Parts: sequence; C-alpha cells; structure tokens
Amino acid sequence: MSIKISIGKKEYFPKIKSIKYEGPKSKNPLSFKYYDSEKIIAEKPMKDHFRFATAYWHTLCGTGGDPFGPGTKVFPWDCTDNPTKNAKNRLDAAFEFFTKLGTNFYCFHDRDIAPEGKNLRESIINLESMVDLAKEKQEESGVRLLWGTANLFSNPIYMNGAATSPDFKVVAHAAAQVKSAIDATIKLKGDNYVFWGGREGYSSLLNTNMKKELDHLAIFLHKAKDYGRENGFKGTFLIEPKPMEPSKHQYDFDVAAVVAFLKHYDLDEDFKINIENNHATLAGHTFAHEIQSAFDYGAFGSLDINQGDPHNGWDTDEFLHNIYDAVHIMMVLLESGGLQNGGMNFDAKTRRNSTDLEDIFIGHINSMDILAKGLIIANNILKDSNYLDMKRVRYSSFNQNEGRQFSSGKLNLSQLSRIALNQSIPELKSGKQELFESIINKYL
Ligand code: XLS
Ligand code: NI
Ligand code: NI
Repeated sequence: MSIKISIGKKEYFPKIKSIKYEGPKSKNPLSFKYYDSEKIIAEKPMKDHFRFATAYWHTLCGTGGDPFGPGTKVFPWDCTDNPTKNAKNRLDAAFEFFTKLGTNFYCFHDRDIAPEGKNLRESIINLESMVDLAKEKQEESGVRLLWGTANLFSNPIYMNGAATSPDFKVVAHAAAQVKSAIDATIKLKGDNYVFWGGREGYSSLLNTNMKKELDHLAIFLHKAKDYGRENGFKGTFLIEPKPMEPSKHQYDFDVAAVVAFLKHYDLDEDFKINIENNHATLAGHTFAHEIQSAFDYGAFGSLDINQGDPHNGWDTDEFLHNIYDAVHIMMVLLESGGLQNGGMNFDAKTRRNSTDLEDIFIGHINSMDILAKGLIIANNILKDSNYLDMKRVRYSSFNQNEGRQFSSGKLNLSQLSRIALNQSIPELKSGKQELFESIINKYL
C-alpha cells in the first residue's frame, strides 16, 4: 500500500514537500539519490529490503539536551504549556514527517506519544487516548507500526532497574506499564514489541543478587509474552542488547549474551533480537558480526540502524552514514534471507547543533540513500564477483571423504587422531583477507 501525505490542522514543515527520487546527479539535499522505493533489486522492491521506521523519541522528542546543557531545538509541536495538546500536535507533526519522507513504519515508547500523568492510572489513560488518535492517523496515511515499547528507564523509580529492581513495587509498576504498551501495540497492529533493557543491569555486584535479578527478568518476560499471546499479539517479542550505559553492566550485553539468556530461560521461541549498530560497537563487535550471529542462532529479529563515533565510547546514535558498514550489512542481509517481519528503525538523532527543522529530514534521507547505495553495491558483489566462491573454497576440504564425515559428526576423537598420524603435514593456505577487501573496494 502506498503512503498518503498526512497534514493535520497545521502544517509543521510547510517548506518541505514529499521527498522524491531524483537520481545520483541531483544536488538537491531534500531528494533521494539512490533510494528509489519501488525499484527492484535482488527480486524485491527496495523498500522491502529496508522497511524503514522513524524513531519517535529522537525525531519528534529529542531536542538535544545533554549532561552539560538543555535542549537546543525548538520544535513547533512542543510549544504550549499543555502536555496533552503538545502530544496531539506532535502526532500530527510525526505523520506529516513520515509521509513526506515516505517511510512506511515508525516505532515509539509509551512516553514518547503520551505524557506521563500524575499517577500510573492517569498515564495509562493518556496512552490509550493517544493510541486511538494514532490509529486514525495510521489508517488514513497507510503508515504502520514496526514496534512499540515501554520506557522503563526515565522515571526515577526505575533507578535500580525495572523488571530486575530489588523492590517488588517497582517490578509491578513496570508490569503495568508493559501491559498497557502491549495493549497499544496490539491495537496499532505492530509487527513487533521491543524490550530494551534500559536499566536492567547493575553498577556494583557488591549490592546485587545477579541470579535473582535475572530469574525475575525471565519471569517478567514470560508473563509479558503470555499476556500478549492471550490477547492476540502474533508478532515477535524482541530484546535489544546493549553492553553499557546507563548501567555499568547491562544484562543484555550482546547477541551472544541474549541468546544464552533466552535459551537458558526457555524464551527463545517467542523472543528474537533487535540489533543496534552503536550498541554492537560498544560491545566491541561490528554490526555485521552481530547480525550474522543472530541469523546463525536463528534469533534475528530487527535492526536499529544508527552508527556510533569511532573516536568515543558512548551511544552517539548518529544517522548511519558509513558506506563501508552499509555495504557489509546489506551483504549479510542478502546472504541470510533479509528482514522478514523486522525493519530498520533509524534510532538516530541529529547533532545538538543541528537546529534547523530540515536537518531531521536530511539525516534520514542521507541514511536511506547510504543503505540503498549499500544494497546496490552488495548485490553487485554477490552476483558479479567471485566473493562467494572464494569464501566457499576455503571450506572445500569438508566437502568429501573424511572432512565430510567430520562435518556430519561421524568421526570420534581417536579416529581423527589416526587420520592425522597417517596424513602429510598440512600446507599453509592463505586466508586472502587483502584480496577479499580489494573485491569490496572494486565495487564501491
Ligand atoms: C537506547 C536504545 C533505545 C531502544 C528503545 O540506547 O537504543 O532507543 O531502541 O528503547
Ligand atoms: Ni535502540
Ligand atoms: Ni542506542
């Protein structure tokens, strides 16, 4: 279904019209040079390779505050003293933004779309009424929800964790919030529901019973999953790993840690992984490594497609602009079967000193273009070069005879030892890394 431009009572981006594909020669920053949504690449339209989703919290709520100073951006939808009015204006601005940009999906936290009330009950009612409005907006525009989630980290009561808090009252409060965020996701027909472990972690093991906290987290997730399934949620539950920030040690460190947790607590049927580039690099991995690991474990869910800054060690949540990363990510996705029900949530913000309203368009457009260019290049590499063959040949000794028997688990250690004693010394075979790199470079 194609998207219809949605303008509310007031137009928030009057100078910006719908963003069009103008081709690589265009000098217009408010146009696509590579992203041509319906163009077929590797047997499907570009838009289906990406399923781009705007992150409500950064794009509509992030005014650039940091530990050293307040926000710098004045958003015209956040300008009254009435939080409910602002939330409604923000929703209009959001759908105007999504539909002018031409992205088919969005993602939100409960607190991004509805203000927190005086108490829990009021917060839940606020969310419910904003969800009704969001539903109308989705229906008239054709934009869909990639995932919903609950913000279990901003409210000070979560300072010791939410599902892993040592205080039962806090755990119950978090459960109420998750219940209403799952209700919202069901009502808005979200494809997925995300748990990013905001403050699920610790800063000192001295005051932390890690076993108890992890047991509680698993019980909490089981109960959330049961509630979702009983109430008709057919999508995927996703865990988003991050190694540090805000806690010194986050429980969902990386893909490997999350897979171990899900298997250990028997959650791996319903829960998959939402992988974020900047979180991967904080964990000392490349994004491609994390994506490949998730596919290999059968745990791939969705992507937060931002990037970090290689020169500092925190979550800078920049719009992806590194072509080399984009190519590698798209190679892994093309080789592994693509996104399925996942998507690419930008989870990125413009810099604090990028204060023009058009900057949020330019950030998204450039990221979409980099990924589109990455897709075209990755597809050329896989189709035209001998990259895949070179990779396969490295393992060819497992294709026949004893190598093949080993690969299918048919040789025991003594048999392997006997084979080794009767064979010639293995010759040195080059790994050819520079050649692999030169192939990528030739296609860039
Ligand atoms: C923060 C996380 C957050 C999640 C959603 O670092 O990336 O934005 O994606 O809660
Ligand atoms: Ni994220
Ligand atoms: Ni992040």
